[in-house]
Amino acid sequence: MQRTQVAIIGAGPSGLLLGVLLHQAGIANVILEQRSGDYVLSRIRAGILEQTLTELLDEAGVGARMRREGLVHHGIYLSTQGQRHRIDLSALTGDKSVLVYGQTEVTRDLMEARMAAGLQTLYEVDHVSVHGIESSPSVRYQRGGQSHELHCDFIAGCDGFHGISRTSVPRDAIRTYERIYPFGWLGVLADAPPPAEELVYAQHQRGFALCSMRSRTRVRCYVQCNLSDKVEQWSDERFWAELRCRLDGETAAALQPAPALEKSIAPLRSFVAEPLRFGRLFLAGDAGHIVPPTGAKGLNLAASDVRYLSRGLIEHYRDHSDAGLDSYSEKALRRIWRAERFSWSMTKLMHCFPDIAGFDHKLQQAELEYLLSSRAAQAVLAENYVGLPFED
Ligand code: FAS
Ligand code: PHB
Repeated sequence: MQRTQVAIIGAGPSGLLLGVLLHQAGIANVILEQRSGDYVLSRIRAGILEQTLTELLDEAGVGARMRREGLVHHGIYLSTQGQRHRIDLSALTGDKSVLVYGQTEVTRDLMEARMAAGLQTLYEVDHVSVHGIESSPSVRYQRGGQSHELHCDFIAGCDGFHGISRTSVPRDAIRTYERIYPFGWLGVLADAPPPAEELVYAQHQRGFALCSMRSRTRVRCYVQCNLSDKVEQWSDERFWAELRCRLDGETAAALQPAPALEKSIAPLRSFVAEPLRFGRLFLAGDAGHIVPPTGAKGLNLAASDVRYLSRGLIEHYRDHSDAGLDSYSEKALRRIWRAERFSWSMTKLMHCFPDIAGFDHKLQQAELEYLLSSRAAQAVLAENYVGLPFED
């Protein structure tokens, strides 16, 4: 009979980080992933790591390359009405900063650490289902045409927004909260130098734009697009021309178009499931919540769930105490809702909403002008952007 202490569903950053932290504490775990490792690595997702996440990756023993290759950023730019304004994150937060290091690289570092430790990650599994979550949990799955059942003490649902964990719990046991935004983000990855040394978030009447990066020679840029848009409708030329339109003069002048290495459209939503614990099944990361990427919180929020959950599981096995597990959902949700608030406020501030006009449009302008004129308002943005402290 297949058995482990913690069965983890999903080999994205949540599942991989949890697996490494549990292994470090001597807790056996197996990860089941529906895709191949290469497919997981092919996804282009987040790019900004809070200090809370970089410290956790150091703790997990996977921070060396991140520290070598990551770019420390002490500020961001907000661009509007043809001008760009620097928000000095470090000056406003007692010297905190963020690190530019792609989620793909975080995932790669975690995968390599897991492999080096000889930990079991079952890729390309099918028909995953969870059972006995109240008392004697198990995960059933198919692999290579064979059916299997993995018995365990706990199940960590790290299988993202479209996974099976959240949808496996009885409907009357879970409550969801959702806001769908009436636009998407068209993202392009290209080998070109970034147009500014820090990220530029642009608010423009044609729509939001963002110039981010993965290194000093690789940009990751986005433009707000219609939900009905298809990637095929956006040639590289159209993308770069539209991006340039939405940027202030200084940033636009420094923009160097280059062939898209990756181009994709992501819908935007805010979503939270409550609670995050169902007996011996715990939800972590995108399985439990989604934020619009405007606040760069998605990956960082996944990591904070994993920090709380890993500590609760370690306390269970090491100290025979369930205090951490019993408080996991409530503690994680407090931090999740603060990130939801920040991500929603940044999205509301910086995007063109097709259905707002008149008073609401003037409010949005006044909000941005106030932010750019008030150190107090910038301090609120800065402390949320660099990451709020953990509650411990
Ligand atoms: P993930 O979705 O990354 O991983 C879940 C894993 O579970 C996947 O590998 C999936 O294949 C697997 N899985 C699903 N169902 C399964 C099943 N039934 N059985 C087994 N395995 C299963 N965040 C930011 O901070 N900044 C950004 O710019 C940003 N951009 C994003 C763009 C897109 C298109 C998306 C979708 C998300 C973006 N995010 C961004 C958020 C993203 O980074 C997530 O927060 C992060 O991937 C969360 O990691 P996980 O919780 O591990 O979920
Ligand atoms: C990215 O680099 O992909 C990125 C950075 C900041 C965001 C969103 C995405 O707010």
